[in-house]
Amino acid sequence: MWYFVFMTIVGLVSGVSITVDSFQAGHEGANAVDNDTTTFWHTEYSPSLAALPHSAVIDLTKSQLLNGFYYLPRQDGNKNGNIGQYIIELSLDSSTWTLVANDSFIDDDSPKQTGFANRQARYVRLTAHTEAGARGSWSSAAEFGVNIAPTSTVNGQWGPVIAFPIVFAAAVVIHDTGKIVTFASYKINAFSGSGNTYTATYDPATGLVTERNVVNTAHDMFCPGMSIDANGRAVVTGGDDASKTSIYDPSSDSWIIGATMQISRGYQASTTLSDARIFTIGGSWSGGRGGKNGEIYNATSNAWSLLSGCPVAPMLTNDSAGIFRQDNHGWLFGWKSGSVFQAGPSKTMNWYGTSGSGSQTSAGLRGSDGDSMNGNAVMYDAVNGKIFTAGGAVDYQDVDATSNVHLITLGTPNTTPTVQTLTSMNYQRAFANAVVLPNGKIFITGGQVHAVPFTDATSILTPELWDPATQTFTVLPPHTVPRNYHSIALLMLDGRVFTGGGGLCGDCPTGEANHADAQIYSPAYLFNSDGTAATRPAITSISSTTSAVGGKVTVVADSSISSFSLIRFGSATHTVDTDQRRIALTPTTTSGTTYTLTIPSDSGVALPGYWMLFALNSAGVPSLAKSIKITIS
Ligand SMILES: *[C@@H]1O[C@H](CO)[C@@H](O)[C@H](O)[C@H]1NC(C)=O
Ligand SMILES: *[C@@H]1O[C@H](CO)[C@@H](O)[C@H](O)[C@H]1NC(C)=O
Ligand SMILES: *[C@@H]1O[C@H](CO)[C@@H](O)[C@H](O)[C@H]1NC(C)=O
Ligand SMILES: *[C@@H]1O[C@H](CO)[C@@H](O)[C@H](O)[C@H]1NC(C)=O
Ligand SMILES: [Cu+2]
Repeated sequence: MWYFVFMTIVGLVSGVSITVDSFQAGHEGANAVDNDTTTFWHTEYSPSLAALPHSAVIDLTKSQLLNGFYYLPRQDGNKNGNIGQYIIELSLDSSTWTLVANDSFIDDDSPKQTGFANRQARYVRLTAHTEAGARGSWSSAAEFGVNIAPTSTVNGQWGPVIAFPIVFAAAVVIHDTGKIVTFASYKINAFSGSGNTYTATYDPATGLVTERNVVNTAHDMFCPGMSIDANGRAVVTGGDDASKTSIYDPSSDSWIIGATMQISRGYQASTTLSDARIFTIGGSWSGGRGGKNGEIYNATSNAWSLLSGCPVAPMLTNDSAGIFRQDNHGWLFGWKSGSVFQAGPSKTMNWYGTSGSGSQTSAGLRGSDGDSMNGNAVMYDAVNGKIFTAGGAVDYQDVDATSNVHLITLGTPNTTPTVQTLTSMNYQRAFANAVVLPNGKIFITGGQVHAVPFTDATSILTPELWDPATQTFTVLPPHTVPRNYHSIALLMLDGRVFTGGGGLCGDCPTGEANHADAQIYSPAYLFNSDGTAATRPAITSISSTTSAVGGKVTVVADSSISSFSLIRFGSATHTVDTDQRRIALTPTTTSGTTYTLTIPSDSGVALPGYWMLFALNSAGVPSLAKSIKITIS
């Protein structure tokens, strides 16, 4: 159990004790703090049945800085007593209690985590208000534990685990508000349905999560292609309902029905183009197998058209599962003159042209890299055409991932790019996520060594950070929950990274957990060396929040700024985020703390749509980002 490595599981061994309101003989409370997952606490059912609510108070023997609670349901295959709705309270003296969590656990036997803001406590009280399956008035637990908050911030710090009402497999970050809209499938924790999608929105301003079952587009959006269009709308295509398009419009906070695709798809990728259209290709996981050639969406006319000159064949991997997997999760990058660069996951790379009926040109091999399904590719320096690639595996599943890293430098469309093989990651990873930070470093998180969907075995809980200046990695503090298949990560407007989800396997067995939660990483740039919060520079005014490509934007800051960067709002599912990309900006003129920035003139570099504008001071501390809309003309 990986959890035990980083969760401090309190147990009798360390003198920790537990007091419960009720127990069945042989299933005393102590069984929940004995670090033995085969024994469990169970409230009394014979000779008399104890009524809900039930409570357990854990005494840690001394006050500690806590930020999470751990619950492992009974592991004997019986669900009776699985805790549903609960609250968690902390106390220094077992007399005055502070509520830190009020939520519910999903009715399965996977390990559960609840995070909360750092707080000193000696006593932890869990009160169970319901049984998760409403089978009876019992509570049970194989193990309880707490998470001791890390204190060092040298390499950044993880926040508490945030409970979600769904196991999300896709997410998009919304311009202006920075809200994160996540979505699962027709059920909150399982896929393969039709007609609706459970979504949940995290609002960083309040910390609240709001659930919404989207029914009006009649679209099970598991597992889709996704692109944020030129107006900041998330265009979600295919998946379980394989021909459909649903569009989330932040301006009205509503989902609207888009045109159906010409070809049904699931696990295709898509990318927004320099002319604001959206290109998609691949997707044999759903809607029939094979022939998933390119097509293109014009959001203005709401129409999909086939591109007969964009065959999928050149970009297939050689997956042993055949075409079902060979055309999945393309690494697509909208580039100059309406082109698309396909950097992977196949070992061969390609250019697709989208004018007229389309075109395809080989772009050679990604060095000696093999097929790298479920690896990552990030355009971290768009002005210079730099794409970082990492990890992935030759097959979709049941093989080891690589730790390979390559750097691709694009020139003009249809020319063969330069490829360099770089120092590998510290860990082999498939199903990881990679997020570019305002300073151009790339944060790689989650994934597993041996690629197997719906399992937490061989999880890598240790993220690493790639520095483009040194082309080397720094190992970062571990996160709490495994983030493998179906997990996501996105840059937030405040320069932190939101990670979460993983699973969506219904009532999956132990160790193949569903992760209905998220966790936010604060990079080292947000801290002073003594661990206190760094003072952030602020953008106090901006001449316009809309700019055409090639336009100038004047920014006033509250303090001296060393550099600026634009990062396009991201969308993530299945390791793919074709929306995120970064542009480093050097002010063209500076007067005091007033800076003039010039947006790149090529809309293949500065893709149309919404971008986060960060200002960084000489210590590398980023401001909160301002949303800027870049238009084609
Ligand atoms: C709990 O058990 C695991 C293995 O089952 C062991 O590695 C770990 O050290 C134990 N922890 C304590 C606190 O005894
Ligand atoms: C927990 O949340 C529920 C539902 O929102 C609410 O009814 C209940 O009062 C809350 N409990 C506490 C102790 O705040
Ligand atoms: C998209 O459709 C609109 C409306 O029909 C049209 O004016 C525009 O030229 C189209 N865009 C492209 C790039 O073809
Ligand atoms: C594809 O994989 C098979 C084994 O699954 C192998 O025999 C074949 O040579 C591979 N083809 C290419 C083009 O790599
Ligand atoms: Cu999937």
